[in-house]
Amino acid sequence: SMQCFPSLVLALSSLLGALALLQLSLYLRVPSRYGKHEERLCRPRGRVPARCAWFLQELPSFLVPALLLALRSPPRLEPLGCRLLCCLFCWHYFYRTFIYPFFTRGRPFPLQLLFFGTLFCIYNGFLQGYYLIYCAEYPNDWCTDIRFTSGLLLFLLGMGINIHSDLLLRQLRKPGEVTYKIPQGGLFTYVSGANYFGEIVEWFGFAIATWSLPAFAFAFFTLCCIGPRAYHHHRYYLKTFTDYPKSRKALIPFVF
Ligand code: NDX
Repeated sequence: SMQCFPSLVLALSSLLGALALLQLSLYLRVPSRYGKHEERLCRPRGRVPARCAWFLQELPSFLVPALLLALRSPPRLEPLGCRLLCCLFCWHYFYRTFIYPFFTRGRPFPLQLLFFGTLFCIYNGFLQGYYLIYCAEYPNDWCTDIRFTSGLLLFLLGMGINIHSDLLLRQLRKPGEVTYKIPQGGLFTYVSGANYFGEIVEWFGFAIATWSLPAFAFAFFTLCCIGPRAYHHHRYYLKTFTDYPKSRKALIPFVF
């Protein structure tokens, strides 16, 4: 049966960190090509409806840790912290897999990115789940530790911002519409990438709550993946809408 190999966790986390840096170097100059940054000439053949794409792509990040948690024998009952944290991760991806895709009004998603996105979600789902279920050790009172409580708070806050902001984006379109408008309300009052800001806060909260290398590597990856994207969204809006609110920042309210 499976057991914890600390060197495997170290290797997978380091590779995740390296992928993060690769993304940063790739996507600081040019955005990743989906959504509003997709090249117009792209053949429709290589695209998948947004609903299917997000469902398929994010599913492994829910399924892999959920299965690891359910199938571990003997079941891991102590400490509570591990299961709670694993459930938080699964909870986010339950939302992202089973709820988000069914409401999205996004444009069709490039097949190639769907492929890499799926690989990524398998990889990260395994790393986070495997670490929490086979490796992590917490004292029995971890649930009252300031790292756990403050991290959990940030996680919930970030998740709330992320879900609310994605809802505001969705309401900009009628079903079937694919045009872009100026997002209004919520944290969009302050930043162009309100949903990304929420997601980043969420995963840094998760990292603090788990206090683990894999989770910090994933938070860093998220920052490097959608941080630049927020910046490119911001530039897109400034270029497209002459009446775009001047005081709005790209990602971090009042700062950047
Ligand atoms: N999926 C994370 N890298 C990604 C898919 C792409 O969950 O090869 C990372 C995730 C993957 C990426 C994933 C990993 C890295 C990949 C990348 C592709 C290439 C890259 C694999 C897995 C890669 C290397 C080289 C390292 C291997 O038509 P539309 O779609 O634009 O419509 C949009 C709409 N909208 C508007 N509607 C009207 N008016 C406007 N002004 C609008 N602006 C937007 O709203 C969408 O329907 C919707 C949201 O759009 P947008 O662009 O704001 O968000 P989006 O990027 O689509 O993300 C959706 C949500 C969001 O909450 C975000 O926080 C979360 O997913 N997310 C996204 C990406 C990654 C991630 C979270 C994470 O890292 N945690």
